[in-house]
Amino acid sequence: MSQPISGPPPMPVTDWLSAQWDDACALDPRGDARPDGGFDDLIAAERKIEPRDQMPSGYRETLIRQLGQHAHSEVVGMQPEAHWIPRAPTLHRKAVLLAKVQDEAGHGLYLYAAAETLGATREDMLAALLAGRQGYLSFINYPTLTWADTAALAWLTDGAAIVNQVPLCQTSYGPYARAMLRVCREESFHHRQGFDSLWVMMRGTAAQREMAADAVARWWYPALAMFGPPDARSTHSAQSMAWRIKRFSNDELRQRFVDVCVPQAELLGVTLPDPAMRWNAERRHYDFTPPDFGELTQVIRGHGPCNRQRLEHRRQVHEEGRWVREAAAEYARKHAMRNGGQDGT
Ligand code: BYC
Repeated sequence: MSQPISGPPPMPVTDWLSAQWDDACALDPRGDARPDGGFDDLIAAERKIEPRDQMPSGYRETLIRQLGQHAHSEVVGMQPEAHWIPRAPTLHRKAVLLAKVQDEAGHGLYLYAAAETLGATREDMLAALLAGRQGYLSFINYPTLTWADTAALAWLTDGAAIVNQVPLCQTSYGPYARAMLRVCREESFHHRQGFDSLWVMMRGTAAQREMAADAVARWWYPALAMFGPPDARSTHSAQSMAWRIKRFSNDELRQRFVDVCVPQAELLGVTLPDPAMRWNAERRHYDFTPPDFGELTQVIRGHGPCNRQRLEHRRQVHEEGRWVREAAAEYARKHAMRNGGQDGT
């Protein structure tokens, strides 16, 4: 007789996040007809801007900047967890972590491809990353010290990514919004496996509980900082919101993330490292201590604990992969010549 499947109970999510997701997945209720006007009319009518539409150069540049940073975050973001793949405690955990890290490579690919529809080239974006002209999210510059870090990182930073990215499924640029739908489905598996791994550790030995609690305490503030500087100091938010690239401000999303996390932490039995955190009945949100934005600025400027190591590793693997890129380009060239000969083109 089959055994009942046991495991952690479902994670509480807020109605807000579910509503955002339902809206993003809903078929376009306005049908196929698009307004006749130009860019501003499409934005006002909540229609997607597509690659062949006219768009202000600032809109294009903002998207290339954000898509580049987003894609690099996925690709460089493979490093903190990849370290633990050969060190996973069981075959099951190893397979799950391997799948998650491979998904991140795929997310990078969708996002580079979305940026390419705006005229950017992958070569230029990667060159900008390696030269330090384009960045990636700050949390990736923190170390994963123990196995529990893979769980805390997934629960917290993938959780933060979901809160940020579900609204991005409704961003105004069509290829970005469509890429995000798929990314979010996969992120929810990443988040869930982190929760599951923490759940098991929190119900294990005292040493496992201590390791899990320590990892959660170290990842809490890097996760909160993922949402960027406070609204008053965010350089791009106002324009990005007017163009409906961003749908919510940095502080709004940070607050939503805290509201999503607290009931999940209670279920797990972990303590979030913020003594000031409490429910505010008037605001109907949790009060919390914001991250240290001075530290965020330092990490963005390249002075985080692992910035140098992450970029150095990226440069090394980029160099090691050179022969693959050259072989693929040569194959494509020969293939095009052969086809060109056959078609007479
Ligand atoms: N870290 O005006 P602001 C993942 C920069 S990967 C570093 O508010 P904006 C995962 C910002 O770029 C998913 N830099 O900017 C992977 C800007 O600099 P520049 C990653 C930051 O663009 C593996 C400046 O500060 N998700 O989840 O309106 C394992 C001023 O900021 C950060 C995304 O990338 C930061 N935390 O808003 C596990 C989401 N914050 O360009 C998990 C897509 C700000 O002027 N990106 N900066 O030099 C976004 O949603 C937005 O770009 C941000 C910033 C909310 C991050």
